[in-house]
Amino acid sequence: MTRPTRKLLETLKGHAQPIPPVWLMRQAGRYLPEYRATRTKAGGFLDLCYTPELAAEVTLQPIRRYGFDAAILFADILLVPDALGQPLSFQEGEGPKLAPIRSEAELATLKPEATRPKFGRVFETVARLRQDLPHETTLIGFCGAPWTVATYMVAGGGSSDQADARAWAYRDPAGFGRLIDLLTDVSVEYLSGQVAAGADALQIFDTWAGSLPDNEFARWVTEPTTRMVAALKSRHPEIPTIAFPRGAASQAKAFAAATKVDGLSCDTSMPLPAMADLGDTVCVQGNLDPLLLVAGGPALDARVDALKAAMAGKPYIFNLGHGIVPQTPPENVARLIARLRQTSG
Ligand code: 1CP
Repeated sequence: MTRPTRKLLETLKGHAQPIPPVWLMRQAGRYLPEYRATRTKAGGFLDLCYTPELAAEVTLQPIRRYGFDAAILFADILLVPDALGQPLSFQEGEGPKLAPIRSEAELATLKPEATRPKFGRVFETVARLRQDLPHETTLIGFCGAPWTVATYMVAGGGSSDQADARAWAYRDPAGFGRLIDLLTDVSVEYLSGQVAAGADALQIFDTWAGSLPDNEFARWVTEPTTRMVAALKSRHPEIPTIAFPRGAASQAKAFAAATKVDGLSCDTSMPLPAMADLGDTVCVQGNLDPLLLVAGGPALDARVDALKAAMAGKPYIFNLGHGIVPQTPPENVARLIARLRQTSG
């Protein structure tokens, strides 16, 4: 008996689909009442990430509701510094907090050999998910790109301009480079472990790629991602990788060619003709404005139609240009899916 094809994986191999496969960044999260209930049950956000039964449950919630073509592992990019021994906390309404790392001495406190217990819990979530998900639903594993994770590690949390990491990179490129190299190696192990546990595809989130000028972008974004993709391809030739270099629309084509990623996730600023052009060389994902999903109505329908038309005949995965925001009405997500999957009009 032949099993149904996994539409999203076919698309990542370069095969265009009449109706594009769809998933949404942050598809599990606070806009869903069932997520809020599970999160309350877990206690803290990190408890939710590190409890396989609950992390798997919140990953499955949007699949049950909407039948997305992919599920994304529920975790966070900051679990990597946490597992390395840079303690992480999430204060309600305040975002992440970490003890900043800004020197070689602080860098030496990170322990790549000590990540296994925490990563192991994430791998257990992946294994559960691959068992529980329908065969045709692709399971996406992920991590943050070294540059973006470093911006949080150096600032000690979120920052609007990533100034601390940018300043360290200018002042002491060799020292900062050691942090990037460490993150590159650990991230490859982490993603490789997710594949061994059952992930079908991988996404590398580089949320702050756009804060660097072109020469620094080449060094801290393109180069480490290229190394990661090459290492992952040599270990797992069948597993496709998607990169999300947010804020770097003008460099997207060169980045995709250099890194050899299978998919490029575009942020909201990427013009549709540029996305269509990119679709001639790589599978493209994106880039609906998450605020349109808050607004809903005919404006949402019109943009869904425009994206579908612009990307017709190209390998294309429908997604947002950034994550779902908490004030999104769940019924607007249902509207989007229905609109995208209708066969005429
Ligand atoms: O429940 C809550 O209150 C916590 C909110 C939340 C959620 C739902 C955080 C804290 N992380 C997550 C899950 C998460 N994070 C996923 C799960 C899978 C899914 O998409 O459904 C993923 C892929 C991430 C990735 C992530 N975390 C990124 C990259 C993507 C992006 O959104 O740009 C980043 C930058 C983070 C850091 C982070 N984690 C959480 C917050 C609030 C932040 C941003 C902090 C900041 O910059 O100020």
